[in-house]
Amino acid sequence: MLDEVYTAVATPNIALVKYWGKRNDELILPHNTSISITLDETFKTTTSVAFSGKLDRDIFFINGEEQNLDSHEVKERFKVVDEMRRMAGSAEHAVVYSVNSFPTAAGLASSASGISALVFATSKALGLDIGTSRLSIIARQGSGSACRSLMGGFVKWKKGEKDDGSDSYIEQIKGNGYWPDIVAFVAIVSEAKKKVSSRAGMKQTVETSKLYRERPNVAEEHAKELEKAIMEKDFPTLARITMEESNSMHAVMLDTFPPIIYLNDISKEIIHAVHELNSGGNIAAYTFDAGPNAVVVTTEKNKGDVYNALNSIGGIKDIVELKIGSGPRIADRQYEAEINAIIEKNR
Ligand code: 2P0
Repeated sequence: MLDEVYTAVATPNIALVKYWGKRNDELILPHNTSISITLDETFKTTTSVAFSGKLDRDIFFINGEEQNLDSHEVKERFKVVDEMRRMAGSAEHAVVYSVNSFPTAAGLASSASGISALVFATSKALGLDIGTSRLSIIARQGSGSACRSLMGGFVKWKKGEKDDGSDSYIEQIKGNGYWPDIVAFVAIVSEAKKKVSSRAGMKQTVETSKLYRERPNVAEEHAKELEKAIMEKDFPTLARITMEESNSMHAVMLDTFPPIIYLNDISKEIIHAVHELNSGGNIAAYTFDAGPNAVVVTTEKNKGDVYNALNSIGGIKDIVELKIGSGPRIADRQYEAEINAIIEKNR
């Protein structure tokens, strides 16, 4: 069914076992399996898609601003739409209208929620009847970490072995209702845009870091251990692996030449504060992505102490509490008026 507006809502995910390095840049195939939790709709992307025979080009808006589809970065991510259009045998052009509900620079990848919402809404708009693992293979090619936002709860992105990437897709380890005790605090440390993009940074790490030679083995071992800890609801082990993973990834970043340094002094204070909280056993875990902002994972029982410890660190701009989310969903048609106006203006 074409010409109708389809809307999807998706959320970011935070990796506990990290993806940092590709074995295939084109297909976005990772060197190791990663595991994440999908976050709730505190931060979300709402994306509406319509295909129309009245247009002679694709049109893409984010937060009310038209994106330049000739720019390499935008084109690289938008190619998921081409792929699905090919699968559906459609020749119609798309209007995509996407809105993020993120506080400024929350440090959570809006690309993950953005691309998973785009893939989810587009598949519905094109009437593609394909399962989540196929959808995740498409989303992965827009941005690696985005594929993990296509399911809720605890999600594993398998590294796969095949050259064509057909076995590098996601699987849900457990859904969002499985461990409702888990709480994640996002501690916003800096709102500055990162100097090195993840895509460029991880490529340099793979090319220059000798320490990286061991990194895929470490991550693979951590992925197995973490999956077991999830199955056993063993929080202290989950916390240890989460922290070791963050440290291991930031170690290979520092070993990159020239070095990539995303953590700042406040990030380091957070690390020390969490280890102090954990002196009698692990009750919390920090994890950092390609920036200084922390996600601190804990449980309902200890969240008051963890919040107070974070709150006493000078320089943290905001602390936002989130739970594990349920993954993307189709919503009622939204931004229909905006999309119709865009089609009318461009026909
Ligand atoms: C992750 N990150 O596992 C890791 C941890 C950042 C640090 O995946 O080149 O935007 O589009 O595949 O997915 C960020 O990298 O990179 C990322 P591409 P992506 O979440």
